[in-house]
This record gives sequence, structure tokens and C-alpha cells, in this order.
Amino acid sequence: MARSSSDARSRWWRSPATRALAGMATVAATAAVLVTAPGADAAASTLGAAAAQSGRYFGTAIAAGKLGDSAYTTIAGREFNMVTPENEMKPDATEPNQNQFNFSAGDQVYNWAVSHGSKVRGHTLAWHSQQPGWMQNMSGSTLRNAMINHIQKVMAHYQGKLAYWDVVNEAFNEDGSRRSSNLQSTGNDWIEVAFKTARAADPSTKLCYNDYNIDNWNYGKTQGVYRMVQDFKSRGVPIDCVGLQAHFTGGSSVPSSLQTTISSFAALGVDVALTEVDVTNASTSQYSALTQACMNVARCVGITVWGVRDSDSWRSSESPLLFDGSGNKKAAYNSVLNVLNSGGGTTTTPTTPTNPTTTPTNPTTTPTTPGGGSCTASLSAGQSWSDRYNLNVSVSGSSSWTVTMTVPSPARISATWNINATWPSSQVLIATPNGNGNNWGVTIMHNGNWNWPSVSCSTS
Ligand code: 9MR
Repeated sequence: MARSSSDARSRWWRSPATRALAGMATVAATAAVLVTAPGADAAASTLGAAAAQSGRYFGTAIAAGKLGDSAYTTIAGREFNMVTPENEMKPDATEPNQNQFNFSAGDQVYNWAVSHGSKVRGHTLAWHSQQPGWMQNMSGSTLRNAMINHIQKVMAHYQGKLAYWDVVNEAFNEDGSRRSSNLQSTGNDWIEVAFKTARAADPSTKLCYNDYNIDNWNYGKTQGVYRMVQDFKSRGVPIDCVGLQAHFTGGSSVPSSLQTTISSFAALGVDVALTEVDVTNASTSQYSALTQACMNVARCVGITVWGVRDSDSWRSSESPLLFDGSGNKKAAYNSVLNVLNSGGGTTTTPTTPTNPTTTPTNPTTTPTTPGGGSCTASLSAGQSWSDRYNLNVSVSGSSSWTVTMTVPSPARISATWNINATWPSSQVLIATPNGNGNNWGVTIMHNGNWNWPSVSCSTS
């Protein structure tokens, strides 16, 4: 699919100078000890199998137009267990004329992927770029309604089939402000409307925000996206994941803060993935570093490279992928495979001796039963850091519940996921279902008190 080189997408990589560090933001250090689990002796021989050892995936972008190339499909089918359609599920492909949908190319990629044992990541529903002509000329409530209809119809077609959907793509400027676009002009709430529409359309798929140049923690754009995700979490706007595109090409390279960025987003209660990886000249040290950064964070769920062979890359002149044009494995392939194999089971654990799992005060409660029903909220330990810990909450007995959680002072609740949340105070959280099941969670800043919160559950 030929694309104009003058669109906004192509501007960012021509200007490495714009990548200079912007407004340093402070962040609490997430001191952690690395623990490597046994199993490195049973090294896997493909990227997907090696990543699967630690419950992760290793994916690639796939182009429908190349599925007739057996050299391409042989490598892709062997090595990868997640597929992102490179262009086939974008708005210009799926809705070429208003309210007339075309899923033929998207289905081709989807069917190829699942028939090769791979999952699929949908890309993308709402974006300033690659809009069909009819949408480019729209504005205001007409565009807002067209966006909602597009999300509903495309997600309905793939209902229950996709592991992740990039609901919104590339909506921020380099300084962390919102990118101007026809979508942004419909009102600042367009992103949360897109996510709410997406959750209602297919509650089974994880909903992601995806962007480039959000890999460096000390960068304005990263901070802008972080604040949005934090805000969505605090207000119960449904968001499940953040994709760092991780294009380390066009003058960019892997920042030393990448792991901090990944763990900081993860601490908000979202999955994190590297979604469009490529590296100038496939530097082995940079490929190792980005792979290790993901392996070191429990909630970094996978890595996707943006194409199979160098000749398949949108930046083929930089030879940025793991296979050369003839399909041979490059040195970077081996460096990634080694990290995936040696890092299998690597996780972050807290440095503090007062691990919250040892001091639960109230792991489960059997609650009151107004309304004739009953429910139980059970707590289990999630990831923890020096300053905070996650709790997973599972509610049983009813699908219509209200859980009240009270944390012991001076601890406070800093984030939640997968619930509608109201906050009478920073110590008290009232949680109700957000339409996505009964498992949810919280991040608690312990402030020296590791005792778990008390919870009560009532039906309504
Ligand atoms: O790789 C894609 C290329 O084939 C298209 O021409 C281009 C059009 O915008 O999009 C490329 O993929 C982009 C992805 O969808 C979003 N992040 C940046 C990627 C590289 O431009």
C-alpha cells in the first residue's frame, strides 16, 4: 500500500533533534532484585517458543500481500506466536466507504495467523493517519459518530477473536500535549469515548493505547501518555494495555530508561508490550537490551517486531529486523533468542523484607447480603515494588456487586484496573463491575504499612 511520505507519521523520524530529552519528571525508584528461574537448560529454538517459557509472546507484523511468498510464511509461521496486521485492519482498509466495511484483507491475515497457532493483535481503530478519504473530510459530531460506528462495527466483526486491539494510535505530540487532528477537534474526550465504545463492543479483548517515542521515561511525550493512563485508571475509563512502538530507527536508539518506562506503566495496572520494534542495523546490544527490559517486568507481556525480513521493513534501508533479505537469521536474532531463553521466569521482586504476602490482615471477607444475594471478595498478592504493591481481587457469588476497600493509614490507593471506581478518600475505594468480569485489582502505596486492606462485598 503506497503511502505519502508527507503525512504526520513520517515527520517524526526525520527529526532526531526533536527527541532531545524534555522536562525531566521524577519517579520513585522501583528497586528490584532479579530472580532467574531454572529452565535455561531447556533452551527453545524459536522466538515464540522461547518467549512462551515466561508466558510472553513474540510477534511480527504481517502483510496480507506477502502471504503468497513461501520464504516469508515459512519464517513467520515457525518463529512467531502473535501477529499484527501491518495495514489491513486500519480504518482506510476496513471502512473504505462510509458504513461499507471490507474485512477481506484483515480476515486473510487473521486466518493465516490462527491457522499457524498465532494470536492476533488488532491495529488500529482510531488514528489521525490512514483514515479513508470520506473520514478525512469530516469534523465535529459527524466525525465523532462515525468514529463510534467504526469501532462498533469493526470490533463486532472480530468479536471474541483478538487478544488485543490498539484502540487509539499516536494521539500525542512530542511535548506530551495532544496532537491536533480532526479527531482531537471533536473534543478532548474523544480518546475515552473510543475506549468506552470499544469495551462495550467487545469485552473479551484487551484495549490498548499505542504510540511511538514513549520509550524514554524522561521525555515529555512519555509523561503525557502516562498521565492520561493514570487519569483513565483513576476514573475507571477502560484501558488494559499500553503499546510502546519502540521504533529505534531513523536516528533513535534504545534509551537506558526503557525498563523504568515499562515498569512505571505496568504499575498503573496495565499490560505493556513493545509493539513495532525495529533497530537501525539490528544492533545486537540494543536488541538484547530491549528484550531484557521487557523480560525484567512481569507485566511486559510480549514483543512484536515490525516485519519479518529486512526487505519487508517500512525502513528496509536501515536493515532493522531479525532476518536478512534472504531469510537468514541475523546476529540480532541470536541475541534476542538468548535473552528470551536465559530470562525465562525472570521477574521483579521487592527488596524490602516486609513482603505484603506475609502480613495479610484480611485476605477475604464474607460480606453483608442486602438485596437477598451474597458475594465474596478475595485478595491475592500481585507484583510489588519497594514503595507499592498490587493486589488482585476476585469477586464471587454475584455479578452485580459493590466492593468497599479500606486501606490502613498511611497507605493509600494509587490506581485500579478493571472496575468502575469511586474514591470517597485516598484510603477508601468503592468498586463496581465495569462489564469486564469479576477480576480486578489495585495498586497500593504502602507508605510503611504493608498490612492489606479490609474489604466488604455487597450485592445490589
Ligand atoms: O508499516 C506500515 C506501512 O506499510 C504503512 O505504509 C504506514 C502508513 O502509515 O504504516 C506503517 O505502520 C505504522 C504503524 O501502523 C503505526 N506506527 C508507525 C508504523 C510505521 O510507519
